[in-house]
Amino acid sequence: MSTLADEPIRHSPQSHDPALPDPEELATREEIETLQLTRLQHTVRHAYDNVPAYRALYDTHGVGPDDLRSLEDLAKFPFTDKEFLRAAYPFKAFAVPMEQVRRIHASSGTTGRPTVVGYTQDDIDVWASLLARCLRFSGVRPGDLVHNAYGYGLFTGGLGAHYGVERLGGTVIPMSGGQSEKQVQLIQDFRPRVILCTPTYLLTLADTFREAGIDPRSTSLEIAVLGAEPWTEQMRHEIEETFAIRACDIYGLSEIMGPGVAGESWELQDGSTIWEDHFRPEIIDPITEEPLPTGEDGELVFTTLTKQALPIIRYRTHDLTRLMPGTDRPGHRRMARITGRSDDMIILRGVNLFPSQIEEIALEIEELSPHFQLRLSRPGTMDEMTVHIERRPECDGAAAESAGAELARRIKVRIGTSCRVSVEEPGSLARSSGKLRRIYDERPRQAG
Ligand code: DLL
Repeated sequence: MSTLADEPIRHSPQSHDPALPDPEELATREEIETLQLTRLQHTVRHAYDNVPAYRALYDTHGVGPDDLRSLEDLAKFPFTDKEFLRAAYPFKAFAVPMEQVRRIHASSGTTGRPTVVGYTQDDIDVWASLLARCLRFSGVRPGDLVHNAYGYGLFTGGLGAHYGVERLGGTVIPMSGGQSEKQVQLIQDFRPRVILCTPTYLLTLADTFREAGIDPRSTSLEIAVLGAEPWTEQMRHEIEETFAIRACDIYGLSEIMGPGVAGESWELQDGSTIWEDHFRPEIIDPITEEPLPTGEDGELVFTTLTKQALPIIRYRTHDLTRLMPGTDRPGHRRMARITGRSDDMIILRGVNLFPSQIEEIALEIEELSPHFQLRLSRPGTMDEMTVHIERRPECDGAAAESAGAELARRIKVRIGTSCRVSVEEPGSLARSSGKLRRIYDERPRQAG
């Protein structure tokens, strides 16, 4: 079995000073595309030679590594998805012998088997250097104290971010998620400059600070690097105001690596830059599966360019967004905020909607808080949606009721569907300790 580890290219620039941008980060678009083609050819060959499932898939489609002569040729290759990885459970998608696999993570998968991902030492090094790149890009500096409240364990968030902080030369506090009172105490005592967690968990912490009689704006925190779930510009504003901090996005998914596939500039805050020296993104029409040009909305598809243990080719993420040209790092394109996942799309009496649209509208209304849930039911023959949303503590009963009516009105006008809005008491809805569940589908299952 040949492995990428035998190849002369080592992908992780370990000798590089992590406080400064590395040469690939600063590469031009042309240089990136040249690099992408070489790495892509290498990856497809590696997958074909070492993973029987890829070989079978490509043989069935009549394509092979020799068909990849330009980046456009990638479109000839079939997509992969979660099912492809599940069928390979647990380790059959690995392209290196088990002795070379240093670490395993797995997706939280709510149903069925988890999706298992593996890393060689080189994969872990690349991951750490990309995380360090993201953190630096988002304003974190060597020497910073970083409170890491992403979950540790099989989830990639905690350990992924942890190694990135260390690589950058920061000091990591490996707090993990949950135990909010303890988090608040440690933030007060250790005085970190940076916090890493999901956006909704940071809101949970804001409540815990207030319960402890501490103004969240008075903490030592200056920067939050937030991701692992969809969040809107309105939510960014809410978080920045609540804590008097700067909040940047970080994106990733376990199958492709974990956090750090894309990260956001602290100065520009203009969407996450995808690190295209390691990942080739595409946007496709989720129905026709045709690739769409940069700028059009569709489903994000990724191909890994340097992964050794688990090369992933044309993976359908189900994340809906669009690509935008690079700004601060012109060689690398950016992604717009994720509107949602196609599997989180609610179809309500023929209208498609995402929780992020409700978040955006709700946060425009002063009396309403960012704490909401969507409950779907079918009392008769028609589907109904109720938005349960907490009022702000400072807003009284009558004002809260009319704010609820205003939310229903704006949803009708902007999204085109009627729904009920139930304004709830502050603190009454479930809080996040990581990825927050927004949708509760209580409709009876269709027979057959
Ligand atoms: O959530 C990796 C991660 C950890 C990213 C920490 C950022 C920070 P998974 O559990 O495999 O991995 O979930 C991946 O989460 O396909 C998106 O739907 C969603 N997601 C991740 N980051 C963002 C983000 C991690 N910044 C899935 N914005 C992805 C919106 C995000 N959605």
